Amino acid sequence: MKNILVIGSTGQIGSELTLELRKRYGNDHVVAGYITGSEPQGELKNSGPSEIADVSNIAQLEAIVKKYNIDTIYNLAALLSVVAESKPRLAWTIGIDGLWNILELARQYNCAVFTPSSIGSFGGGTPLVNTPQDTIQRPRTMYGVSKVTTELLSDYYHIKYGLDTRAVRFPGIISNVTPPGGGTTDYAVDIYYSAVKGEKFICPIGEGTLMDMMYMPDAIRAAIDLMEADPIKLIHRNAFNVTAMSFAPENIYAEIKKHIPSFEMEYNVDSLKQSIANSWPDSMDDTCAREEWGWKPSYDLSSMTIDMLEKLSSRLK
Ligand code: AKB
Repeated sequence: MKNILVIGSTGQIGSELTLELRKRYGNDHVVAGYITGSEPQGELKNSGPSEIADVSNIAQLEAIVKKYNIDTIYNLAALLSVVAESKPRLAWTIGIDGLWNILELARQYNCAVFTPSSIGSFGGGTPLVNTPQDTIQRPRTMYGVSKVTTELLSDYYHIKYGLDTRAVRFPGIISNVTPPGGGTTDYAVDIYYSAVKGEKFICPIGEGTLMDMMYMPDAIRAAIDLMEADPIKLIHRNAFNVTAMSFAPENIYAEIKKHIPSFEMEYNVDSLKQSIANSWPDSMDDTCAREEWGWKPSYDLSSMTIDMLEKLSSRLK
């Protein structure tokens, strides 16, 4: 039986991933790690153990690993792309200094480690259409710089110390539960909230801007399936391209309008978000993930939209 620590369990991905891991491995086997000020609430709090797990405090992390006999760490501590641009030092401290602590601990206690990368690891010379698994990664944002470093550091610990490190490059993640905060792809979540509330959506990303996206249930499955994959079959490790759909604002708007014909959207482009989006892939090639560990998404834009609108409508109305 696995004993898992989720660091960043109250964030957008962590809150849903922790509950799914508890379903699969047992409530008592999955510790929800959080930082002061973002304590677990509701089901997350009541369904299993939780502990303060600050990535900058290696002694605190070590105490948790020992107390629960942890063998697997999902490390979701990170600032998203737009926030990272305004707090580059903090982005580095959490993303890289924090990762260093986790990898050192994992080496000592023989834990497997999942630390997601992102489409943000591309930019500056990357081919943006059908972006290959192995290609140029010279991003010019602090988010991107920290994500490429995450990939390299995780590979380094695997090659040098044999540590079981694995990762995916997540696209924009869309969820009807915990909202994201400070990302470039957040518009693709916010648009559903506006639609359900009957408000006009002001889109910060320009017409024609394609980006890869994924519905949360697929993102959770990608993380868990990769950590469950047979290591013999993994040629790559840090990190696999994974995608489920690629769309521009006008495509998601048109899809929502099929269900809510009165919905309106207008553009008011945010220059920082737009420049970040322009440097990211239009669409990624995720063949390696499909071949090496059987990645296959379940949701496309149409099925995701039906589910998002249903879930948000029943919650917000
Ligand atoms: C962001 O927009 O910063 C994230 C990402 C794609 O990594 N959602």
